[in-house]
Amino acid sequence: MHTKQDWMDGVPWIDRPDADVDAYVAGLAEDPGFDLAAALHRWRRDGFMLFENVVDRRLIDALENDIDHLRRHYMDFDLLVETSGVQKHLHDLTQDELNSPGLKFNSIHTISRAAARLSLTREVSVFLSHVFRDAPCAMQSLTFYKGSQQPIHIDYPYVRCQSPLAHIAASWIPLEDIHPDSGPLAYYPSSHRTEISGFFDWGGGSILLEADSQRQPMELSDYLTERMAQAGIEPIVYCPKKGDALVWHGNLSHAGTAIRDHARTRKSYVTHYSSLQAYPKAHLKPEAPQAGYIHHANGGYVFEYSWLGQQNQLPSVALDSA
Ligand SMILES: O=C(O)CCC(=O)C(=O)O
Repeated sequence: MHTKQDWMDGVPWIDRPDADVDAYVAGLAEDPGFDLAAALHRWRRDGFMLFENVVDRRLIDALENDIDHLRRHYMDFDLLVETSGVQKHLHDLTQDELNSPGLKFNSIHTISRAAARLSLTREVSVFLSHVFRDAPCAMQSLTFYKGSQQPIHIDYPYVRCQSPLAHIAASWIPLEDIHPDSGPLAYYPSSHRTEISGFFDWGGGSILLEADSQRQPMELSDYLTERMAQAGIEPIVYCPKKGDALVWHGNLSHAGTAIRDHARTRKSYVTHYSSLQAYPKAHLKPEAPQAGYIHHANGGYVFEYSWLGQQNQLPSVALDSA
């Protein structure tokens, strides 16, 4: 069982009360190419960081092309997808399910080089390497076609294979300009601070959703809604342009807002990261990290999952030989 003490004992340096950001940045040999001190101060205060115009649009287009290919040749690929909250294998979907707006691809980076590269977008990966003082590693990814309309939540009760548990963060990369009526993401600034969030008890002091938890995800949402109201925190609705990226802390409250125009898409790509130290050992191939990775760039890794053999790859695999 994981308790709030486990979370507190394992927080990265940046979340510790005595973190000296300025001394840390002054001691760095390499210039990260952006104002790292300001970014780390902001992270401590607000629990998120926005980067504008940093994502390689060619990679976004390549991922779009991969997704299009995947939809047309879905029988040729093995990928987990989520439809109406249920996980399935892509090749088991009916045509209706394949076309359903709520369809979410899980960890497309295992078959899309474009996705793997997007997960390690320079600013995102470099920034997280300083947040963790360790290599950020993509643990899993989610690809959305429409707004999720997911109620307010935090990630770690659900994304929780890493150890220490608190070594978790996420990035959100729009695959198109996001329209306010498409059900954008919303996030709650500074809600990552444990004095604001507290710890939701799933039963018996556990801070994670387990198979035998006595509480439901909707109860976590109600709890967080109340905490936000108590702290007077209003959500920020995120309507980025293609090329932008948002990075958020694993304890930052966020939600998918209501879709006002159901004709609109809200194409987006989310990666959840741990530090290398915290990356689940059981997910690594024996030869990793020296080998056994799909992509290694900007101080970060996207590993092959230990349980997957050779996977049929989407067209952006050609990037490897470009
Ligand atoms: O993009 C969204 O609407 C929700 C994404 C999200 O909550 C997550 O990936 O943790």
